[in-house]
Amino acid sequence: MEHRSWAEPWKIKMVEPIELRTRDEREAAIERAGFNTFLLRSDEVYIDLLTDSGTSAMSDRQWAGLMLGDESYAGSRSFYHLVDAVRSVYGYEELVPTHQGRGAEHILSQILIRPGDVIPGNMYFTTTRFHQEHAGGTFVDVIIDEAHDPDSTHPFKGNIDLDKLAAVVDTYGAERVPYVSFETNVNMAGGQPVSMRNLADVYEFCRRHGILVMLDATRALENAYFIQQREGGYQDRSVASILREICSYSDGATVSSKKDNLVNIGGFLALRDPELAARARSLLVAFEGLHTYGGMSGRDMEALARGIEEMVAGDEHVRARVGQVEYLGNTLIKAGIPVVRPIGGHGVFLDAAAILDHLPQEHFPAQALAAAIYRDSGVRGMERGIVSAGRDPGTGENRHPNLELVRLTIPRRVYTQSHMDVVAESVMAVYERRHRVGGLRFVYEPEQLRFFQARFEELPA
Ligand code: PM9
Repeated sequence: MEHRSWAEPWKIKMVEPIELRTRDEREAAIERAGFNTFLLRSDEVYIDLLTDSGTSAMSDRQWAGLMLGDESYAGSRSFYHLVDAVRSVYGYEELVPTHQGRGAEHILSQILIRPGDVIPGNMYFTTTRFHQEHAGGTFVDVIIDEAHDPDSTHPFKGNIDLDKLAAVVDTYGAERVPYVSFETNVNMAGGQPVSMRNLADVYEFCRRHGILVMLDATRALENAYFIQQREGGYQDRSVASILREICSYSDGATVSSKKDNLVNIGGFLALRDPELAARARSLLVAFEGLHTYGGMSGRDMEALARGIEEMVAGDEHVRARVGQVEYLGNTLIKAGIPVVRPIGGHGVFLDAAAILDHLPQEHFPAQALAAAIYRDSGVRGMERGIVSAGRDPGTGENRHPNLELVRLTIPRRVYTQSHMDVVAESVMAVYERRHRVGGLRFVYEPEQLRFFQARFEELPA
């Protein structure tokens, strides 16, 4: 068939007004927020690209599901609908529902990690690593080198380097490695996928060594789409069947349902082993809620079950979702703005180190760039660099990630192509006068996950 553009497989039924504040109001807001976009009030934001987490627009079918949610404390009908959806779409038998992704990470880390253990993974994620360290483990990054290079166009920058993984197992012994933490469509690398070949190879390696493979399948749908587009032999397969195959190379998964699954709250831990699931459930009742709701209301679970079914109902949903992200990314690339390539699945990642090359990493270029874009246009992005990386718990020193990025994250089914044009114009305007953007320093640095609540002030010029 001749080439046709993607278009969203839906039309808009309800709208929520947004408003652009004046420049003076934006200046006051970002100062009040301590130059941290997390501390802005949403009313102060025009186009909100802070995160794709919990910001999706639900469908009419999901909203209808809210009315049908079964709020029984135990054995809710909506829970069993969710179990069926996870079994048929992801292929895991055992479902442990949680209030969101980090709830699942907490339970998984507590049941599998003993103090002194080592957890290899393909680049850290903030909350995932926090829970691994909180359980007494140490995370070791075994992602391929290309992932740390914003300019590498490797099609699967999320892949695990098997030599690095083997070296970890050699050094510490398989008995100290409870599982490999394998993220699909790696967030901190720029939304970069893992290939099916790599998933299969890692699983086979781990089986030989008696090590479990636990996916972070939060954005596995987007990963499945990239496999369909980029990996030989998958062009004619549905995204749904590719997603099932991805999960087949694992023993379980944690999922933040606030992303791919098209709901505003929710998550789960899914497992194959009933004995492991029983251990998870016994902790669940202490930390999250009963094993048939785990922190979600009946209506949340009903909307989630429907969101899971909907995301794979056809390939057009994910094609349009990633298509919109690529539209923004390609517009910026054409304008010569340094961004992480290839364009990722859930957002466009600006290379703040290259854009603000007059600032050392200690002056927080990505934090400063996110604040400058907000000032320019009311567009809210997020720092993903040295502030997010935090301090090494052993030495107390700042970690220095190679990637110093601002993430412009696209919520699902929320904004139009015109919004993307406005965002691109703002990034270009800030880029034009980039040398006028100064650095920042901490005035308040929280001990854990500091990027959420830290406050900064501008360094004197
Ligand atoms: N991700 C994001 O904006 C929300 C909070 S952190 C800024 O990208 C992965 C790959 C995630 C993720 C959250 C979680 C935690 C786990 N894995 O936020 O607890 O991207 O539902 O999930 C965010 P919850």
